Amino acid sequence: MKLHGTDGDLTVASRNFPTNLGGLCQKGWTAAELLQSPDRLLTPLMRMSKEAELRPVSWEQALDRIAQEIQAVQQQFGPDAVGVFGGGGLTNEKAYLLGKFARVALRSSQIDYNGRFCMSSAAAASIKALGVDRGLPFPLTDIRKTDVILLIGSNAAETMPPIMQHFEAQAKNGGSLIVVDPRATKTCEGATLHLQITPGTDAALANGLLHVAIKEGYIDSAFIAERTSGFEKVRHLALSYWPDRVERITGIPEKQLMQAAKLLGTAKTAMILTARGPEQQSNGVENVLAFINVALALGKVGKPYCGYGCLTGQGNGQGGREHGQKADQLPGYRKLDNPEHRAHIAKVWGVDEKDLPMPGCSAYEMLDRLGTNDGVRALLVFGSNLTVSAPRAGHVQARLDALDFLVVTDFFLSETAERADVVLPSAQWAEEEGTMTNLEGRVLYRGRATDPPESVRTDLEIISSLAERLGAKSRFSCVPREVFTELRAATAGGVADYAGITYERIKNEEGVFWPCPSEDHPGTPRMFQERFGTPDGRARFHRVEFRGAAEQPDQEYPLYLTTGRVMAQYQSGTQTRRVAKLLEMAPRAFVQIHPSMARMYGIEEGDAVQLTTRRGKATAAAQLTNTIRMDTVFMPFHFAGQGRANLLTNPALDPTSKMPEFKVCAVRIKKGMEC
Ligand SMILES: Nc1nc2c(c(=O)[nH]1)N[C@H]1C(S)=C(S)[C@@H](COP(=O)(O)OP(=O)(O)OC[C@H]3O[C@@H](n4cnc5c(=O)[nH]c(N)nc54)[C@H](O)[C@@H]3O)O[C@H]1N2
Ligand SMILES: Nc1nc2c(c(=O)[nH]1)N[C@H]1C(S)=C(S)[C@@H](COP(=O)(O)OP(=O)(O)OC[C@H]3O[C@@H](n4cnc5c(=O)[nH]c(N)nc54)[C@H](O)[C@@H]3O)O[C@H]1N2
Ligand SMILES: [Mo]
Repeated sequence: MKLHGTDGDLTVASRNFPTNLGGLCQKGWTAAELLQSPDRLLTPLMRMSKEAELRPVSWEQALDRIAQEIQAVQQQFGPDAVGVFGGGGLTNEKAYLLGKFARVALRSSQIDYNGRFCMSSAAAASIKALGVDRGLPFPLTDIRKTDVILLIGSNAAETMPPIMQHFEAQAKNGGSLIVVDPRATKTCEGATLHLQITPGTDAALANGLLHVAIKEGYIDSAFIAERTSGFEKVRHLALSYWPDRVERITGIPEKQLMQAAKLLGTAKTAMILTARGPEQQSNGVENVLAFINVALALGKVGKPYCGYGCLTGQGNGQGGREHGQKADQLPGYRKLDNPEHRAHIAKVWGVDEKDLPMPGCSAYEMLDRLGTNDGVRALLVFGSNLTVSAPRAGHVQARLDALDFLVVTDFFLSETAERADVVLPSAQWAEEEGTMTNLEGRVLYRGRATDPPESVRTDLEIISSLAERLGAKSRFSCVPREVFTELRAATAGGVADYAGITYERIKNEEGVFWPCPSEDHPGTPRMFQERFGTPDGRARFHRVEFRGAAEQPDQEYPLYLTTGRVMAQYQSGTQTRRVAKLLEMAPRAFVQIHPSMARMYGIEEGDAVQLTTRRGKATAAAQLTNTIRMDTVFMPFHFAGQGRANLLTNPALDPTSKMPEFKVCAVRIKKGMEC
């Protein structure tokens, strides 16, 4: 593909790399178009008062105003009245510098990011059970060689198309694939077995699988004794999840449960993989823990071609959560409430440990209180379009509007940027170098292919000039390579140790897997082969009682609503709704309804359907399909306006990960007005 850069024409070509084997999805192939988009922000915008319009201003004016407003708000309300919201799309260098900016330049505890809405439940569960959170503790290519895969709540065929090559190779090698999803998605097409689960009942299914495994003698007692702790209490609990009880809860026929347990239980090697389906629930952490219990009991972890893994979200979903833009975290997966960790980072940053704030609150908790007396009153957003993607978006939008001051840094005037007091135009992926860490824990280098437009700056430049204006007592380089060198020192000795990783090594070695403590260390493609990351080296079972979603259908709201993605749109749609080819493939919001259910409501294909939940109303076009459960409707969340799915979603949070329940709430539908 040709791409016209300011440096002249460039060609985007595929490269044979083990992760994607040269494959890119449609969004990847068309991403270069956005570099030249007529909609692109090319100058800072600012409004002088809340009533005024956004108008072009110089960088000096914009940055001076931001620094002044931050200082004014902090003087009146204290350091925590200024907050930062980051994104898992940012490079490691940006995520690192943003975390440092919040703690050192703003001295605020209030920073979190959209990864909280993404993989936080799986991350928390992995740490609890295995001691480390790395999406996959093995290379993706291992998938090809495993006998059985249990894939829970992932529509990889649409959300990670390049990964399907590995699933297809696994099938060709005689392997089986079990997919757990309330919908018969494209991903189910090649599956051996599809378990069409009732939304929000994943923990009951996992406990049911464990029950059958125990009864049928599939469990690996030697592995349990040698490498795990806590099985007895879990065994006891699992015994009460009889298959007929599990069928009543999950809607999965007893026979299919037995079949799935047999496939897994008799396999030589197996993998259990989760994605947002079971994770984006108010019991997301427990759901994942319950599936990890199954993997441990079968002895299918910490051995070749076996393991539990979480399929990533955004481009830097993994690295984005390792370097300090999460409320409780410092670089290298260090913790803000650990005195030794604080001391290490304070030394790298050249500040006094006592000056580092303590952990702040999670994404939705921060958003929920914006503009209030004990909340954030000035917010800086880098890489998220919250008015479309946050749960209970009508409320979040009102909270954003209640802020004293909102700054958004983006390539386009997103629905969130539209509401900002200052909008800063930033450089896109091809215009700056940096590193990203993929779901395998493989640190990748992304080179700079062209210059950004003249009046556009990089996120690093923006953060660095703001830090300078705020008189920060540490260095804030805007050169990616320098930031990475500092990041290496900051992560040294941490769980996600990048100390031995250099740009040159990444380029020469097809990426480097962390932990990599020194330059002569080969990196760590496979984890947990000898011991787990817990203090005693043993993996931990967790007792998970099925509790169900926070909101259940009732007479008033009789159906389940679940939300997710389609192939041709990306996230809040800021980028993909601007690519003609993608918009043609997925032009508007829709709601999938089973034909029998649609008939009961007199709804036909393409009709406008009004959806109502306890949070709000939305309207979308009916898409009749018998691939969805009768009791469930599905809406993608990529669209703005009246088709905004998040006007409906429930912000019930998981108590540990603080993940909102995007995947389950109760809804009422009716045939609506035109949409
Ligand atoms: N095309 C495209 N690709 C993307 C993205 C995108 O926006 N568009 N976003 C990227 C990001 S950030 C992420 S996080 C990933 C997400 O990737 P996925 O997790 O694959 O995507 P989702 O569509 O959110 O959810 C997956 C499936 O969960 C199912 N599900 C719903 N409720 C439940 C439930 O209660 N239990 C179970 N077991 N399953 C349930 C849905 O029907 C859906 O098919 O995709 C990444 N890739
Ligand atoms: N109902 C429902 N809601 C969901 C989900 C769901 O499944 N259902 N999934 C959740 C998940 S998993 C996620 S990850 C979130 C994602 O939702 P968002 O956090 O809104 O993510 P994006 O749409 O990617 O928004 C990124 C914004 O930042 C800009 N941007 C991209 N890269 C950069 C960069 O490098 N620098 C700067 N300055 N800007 C950048 C883009 O143009 C875009 O406007 O949505 C969550 N919301
Ligand atoms: Mo995500």
